[in-house]
Amino acid sequence: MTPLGQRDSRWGNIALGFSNTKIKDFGCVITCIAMLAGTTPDVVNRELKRVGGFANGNLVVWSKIPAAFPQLTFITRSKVYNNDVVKANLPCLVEVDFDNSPNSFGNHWVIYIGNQRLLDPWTGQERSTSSYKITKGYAIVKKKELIEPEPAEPQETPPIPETTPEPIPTPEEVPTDGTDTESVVSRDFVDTTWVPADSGDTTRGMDSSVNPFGGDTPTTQPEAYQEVPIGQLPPKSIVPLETIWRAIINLFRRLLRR
Ligand SMILES: [Ca+2]
Repeated sequence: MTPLGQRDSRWGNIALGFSNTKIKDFGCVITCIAMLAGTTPDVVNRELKRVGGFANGNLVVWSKIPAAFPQLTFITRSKVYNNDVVKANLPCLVEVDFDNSPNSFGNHWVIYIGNQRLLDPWTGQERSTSSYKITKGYAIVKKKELIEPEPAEPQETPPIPETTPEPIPTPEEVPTDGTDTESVVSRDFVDTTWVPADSGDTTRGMDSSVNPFGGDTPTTQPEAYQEVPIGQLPPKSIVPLETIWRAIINLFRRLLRR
């Protein structure tokens, strides 16, 4: 909160409310409101006039404050000081005796801010609460707290469908009596009966049932598949160099003849 002084030249000589009195002389309340609202006394003066916030010319109507400043809420005004209530509602407007004399009139308003400190619109400064010995009452004008967003409605857990899940399709079962395995393993692979093919039958190709060697299983592999020891590779067929030269010479001779 920024301390403000009612006697500031920027607004001190402005008429308070609808009266002939000046803000500098009687504008302690609107200066306190200005500090709470974060504005200046001339704005408070103008806004309270706009909403009918003055009675008898220059008396602030507490209940009209929120109409002028929606960020403020008027709670109560007591003409008896209660320190516990004030401490529980800081910053709080406190009504004090201006000249510290109970025998003379002179009410004044300040803002208690805690730690025995107050903001005095008369001086425009922060001071000790002991600056004014006599307290006469208080007014609670609260700054509205930042409205917290409404807690979101708890999301209802989506109901679990009671329908039975679709059964996982299983491979089509083949009725069996427990001994028949034909549907699983082809009989061709389980039949251990060796069926010798007719001699000369070639239509079955390399059917394993046919012995391609006609009963005489060779003991040695064909030569082409024989392994050759490393280092003894068969010599490659090389065209003799002499033959190449002769061919070249013959070619030149033919060309020269033309
Ligand atoms: Ca007095």
